[in-house]
This record gives sequence, structure tokens and C-alpha cells, in this order.
Amino acid sequence: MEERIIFATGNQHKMEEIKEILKDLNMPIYSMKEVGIDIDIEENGVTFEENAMIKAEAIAKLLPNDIILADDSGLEIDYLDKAPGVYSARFGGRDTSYEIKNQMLLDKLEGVPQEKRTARFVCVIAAILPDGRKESVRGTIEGQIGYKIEGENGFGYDPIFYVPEYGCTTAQLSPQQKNACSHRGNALRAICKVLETRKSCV
Ligand code: ITT
Repeated sequence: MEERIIFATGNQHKMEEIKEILKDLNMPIYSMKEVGIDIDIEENGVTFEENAMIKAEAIAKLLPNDIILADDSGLEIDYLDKAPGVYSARFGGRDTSYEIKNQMLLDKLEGVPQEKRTARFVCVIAAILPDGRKESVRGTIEGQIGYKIEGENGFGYDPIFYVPEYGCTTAQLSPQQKNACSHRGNALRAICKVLETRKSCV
């Protein structure tokens, strides 16, 4: 049977970025939904690594012959003791719009000077291979929380995540620019090196 990668994510925005970043990898890549799996996975870990592996394990149990990857990611704001961190998706309520969530974070940082607004996006990619091997890698991108919501691209907290090198938020970068420097791009390129030991990769 042809080798495939199944991504244990229900987040469509992540999936779009993942497919673009891994497009040169000559392997078919599907989200769990695309292969007919629609389950809620309880993310009860306290680190990105634990949660990424929890998601990967839940799908690997159902599809033991595939390469399973999972992404756990989030925004760490230093002034807020690294919150929302692993709770990024749940911060302010799962169903609350990101316009509201982003404004809530801006309000929490009201009056905080620029040098104290440091933050980073973190992405941990967990992999479970058909031989049972488990790996995980972490990618980050450093930046600052801006002063207002800016930009239409990306998703989630992108409109408040300012990247000094580019002079704009990650929501103002093109998808190609974001993928080239993002936490997810960096983590996926690192997991490719792990997969390279099985099959040639990007
Ligand atoms: P899955 O667990 O199904 O993959 P999820 O959205 O619940 O989807 P996480 O638990 O990993 O995923 O939460 C990640 C959250 O962190 C995500 O919902 C965003 O709020 C934020 N986030 C992660 N990567 C981001 C990015 O590239 N840009 C903006 N926000 C991001």
C-alpha cells in the first residue's frame, strides 16, 4: 500500500498551511476528516509536546499503517507568564471569535511598553511511524504583541502578532512569507528531516 501521511487536526487553517509547506514532499497528505475520521480528542496535556502526542496517538490507534502527524501550537506572551500557551484555542471560549479574543489580549496588555510585549508562536509536530517510532519537534517564531488588530491573512492570533523583521503582523504576510518563517514552517521542515530517514523528502 502506498505510504500516506494523515494529519491529526480538525483545524482547516492549519491544514492549508501544512499542505502548502509539505507540497514538495512526494507523499499524499490527508487530514483525519479527509479519511473519514471525525472524533474529538481531549487535549489534557500541560505541554505542547504532550498534547501533540495525545492527538497523534489517538489517530495512530485507528490507522496503524500510516504515518501520523499532529500539530499542537499556540501563542506565548511573556508579560502574561506565557499565556495563553497550550490554552490558545480555548482562551476566551472555543467558540468566541478571534476578533474578540485578540481584543481581549490587547486589553490585557494596555499600557505595557513595547519592550515588554515580547511573544512567540510555538508549534510542536508529533510523529508516529508505522514501525511504532515516536518523535516530536518544536518550531518557534519570535515577535511582539502589536497595539491593534492588523491584517487579513492567516488565522487565529496572526492579526496581533507583530514580526519586527518584516515590520508587520503575520496576518499581513503572504502565505508564502508566513510559511517561510513561521513556527509551523520551522517545525514541519524539522519533521521532514526525521521522515527523510524513511523516504527522500524536501
Ligand atoms: P487541532 O487540535 O484539531 O489541531 P486546534 O485549533 O484546537 O486544532 P491547537 O489546540 O493546537 O489547535 O490550538 C492552536 C491555537 O493556537 C489555534 O487555534 C490558534 O488560536 C493559535 N495558533 C496556532 N498557530 C497559529 C498561527 O499560525 N497563527 C495564529 N494563531 C495560531
